[in-house]
Amino acid sequence: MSALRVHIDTDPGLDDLLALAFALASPELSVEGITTVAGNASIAAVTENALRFMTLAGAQIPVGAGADGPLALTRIDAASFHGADGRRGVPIADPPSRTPVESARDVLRRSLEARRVERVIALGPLTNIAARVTDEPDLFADTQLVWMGGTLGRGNVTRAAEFNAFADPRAVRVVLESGVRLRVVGLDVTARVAVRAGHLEAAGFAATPRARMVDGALRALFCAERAFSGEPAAYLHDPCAVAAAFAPDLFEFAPLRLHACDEEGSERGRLRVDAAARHVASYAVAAREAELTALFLKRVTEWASFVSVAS
Ligand SMILES: [Ca+2]
Repeated sequence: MSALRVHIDTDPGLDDLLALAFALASPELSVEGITTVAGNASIAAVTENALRFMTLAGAQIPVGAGADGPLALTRIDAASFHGADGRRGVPIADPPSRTPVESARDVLRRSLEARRVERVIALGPLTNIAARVTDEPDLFADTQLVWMGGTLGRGNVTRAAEFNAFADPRAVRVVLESGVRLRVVGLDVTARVAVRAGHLEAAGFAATPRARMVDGALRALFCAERAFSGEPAAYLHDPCAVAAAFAPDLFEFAPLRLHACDEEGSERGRLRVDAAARHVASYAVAAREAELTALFLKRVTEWASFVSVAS
């Protein structure tokens, strides 16, 4: 079985870092390119985190820096949750030396055109993707977009909106209206897939730089979530989208026509089912939660046990 070629667009972000580790740890995937987008933190912070991660992973994957804010509406970030540095000080690796990086536009285009990726996994606001879809829609003809974002239930920024959808709802609307093949893994399922303290004790991470990052990110998420909702748990929002790319059987999807509210106000970023929408998205409505957590932990534990070159 040949590995599925994927591109990852991301705003690391603690759960993004865990999703990157999960992707690189999964032999079913071949990560051909990575692009960053402002979301959890500034574009400078999330790009540095992506580069630090690549150093830690010892991976030679092109990284492109993307949008520093949404296509429309006011800018937000998640510094109160992920920290201004996007990782609550979790040690990853020495500051990257390979700056300046390429543009997200070039790296994403190369992934789609020359590397012919079969999935684009989007883990943040859809700003970079929407820009490419608008300028070069044919680029996406042979790929499926798998996006962690949105909710049809309760939001985590407002009552109605999930963070990635709220951060750039215009981009969500552009993507929904573009006809790109789309799989959405939203809060409806990701808010039920978590690592808890008991898992962490059982995992028994080795004393390696990679393990320090994985363990540190999980514990930082415990702290952030405890302050946010009172519950010490690390929700695997972004890792779920990675799993949905290569193990869709762990989810149940429904074909839905969706609309995103792209105006300021209480409805900003809200997804709703809209029979008038032109295109159908594949929307995750259920997941095998315990199996997802177990798969994630198994993979990242193995990945973390390697003593990498960088520290
Ligand atoms: Ca993210």
